[in-house]
Amino acid sequence: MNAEFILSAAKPEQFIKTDLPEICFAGRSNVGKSSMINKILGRKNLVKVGNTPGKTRLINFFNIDSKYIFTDLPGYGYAAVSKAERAAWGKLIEYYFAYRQNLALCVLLLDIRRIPNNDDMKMISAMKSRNVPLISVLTKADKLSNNEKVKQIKIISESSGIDKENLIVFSSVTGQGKEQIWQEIVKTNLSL
Ligand SMILES: Nc1nc2c(ncn2[C@@H]2O[C@H](COP(=O)(O)OP(=O)(O)OP(=O)(O)O)[C@@H](O)[C@H]2O)c(=O)[nH]1
Ligand SMILES: [Mg+2]
Repeated sequence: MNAEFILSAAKPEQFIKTDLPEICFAGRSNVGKSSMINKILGRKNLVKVGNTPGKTRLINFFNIDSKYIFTDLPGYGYAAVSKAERAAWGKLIEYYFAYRQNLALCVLLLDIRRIPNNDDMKMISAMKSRNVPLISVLTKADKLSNNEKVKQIKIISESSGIDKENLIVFSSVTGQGKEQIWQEIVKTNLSL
């Protein structure tokens, strides 16, 4: 599979023009978005993985085999960000969800060890209000035992209102969940 970085956009005018189905990856800062994109593409360093949270401040566009566009959205909820930066982030994301015509699938990442917070819930409703298919992926599953995983899936499902069956358990260390994510991505080529 050929995957290429296209550009980083700080403003809507910089968003690429394309008719390809677009898949966006969204979630809290440090939840594992960049790691997931690398893992499902089988690439080590296509996307920079941050030691410092909040590393991805721009919307990064990738061309996947000239079949899909992937976008790595900047993570939300990073505390050490100025008010002005947060406002700029909010505007960029708002614009992205409101006007991105070719958006075919949103992948929302949630840390399997944490209860979804207010920002996560806002993200879910922003995606739902656009009627774009949404899948929720629980990241860093390798950090929990099987028992703990079952417990967390239940807690996250109850607190977010997302059915357990619709939560994909994922790890960018083991690759667990990779095929399930691809199944959802492949469907988008049929729907646009
Ligand atoms: N054990 C484990 N660590 C992970 C996993 N996914 C990500 N990490 C680690 O979590 C940290 C953050 O990962 P990123 O992929 O940079 O997270 P991000 O969501 O892109 O972060 P921002 O760009 O800051 O929003 C890194 O140290 C990763 O190595 C996972 O599935 N398992
Ligand atoms: Mg990132």
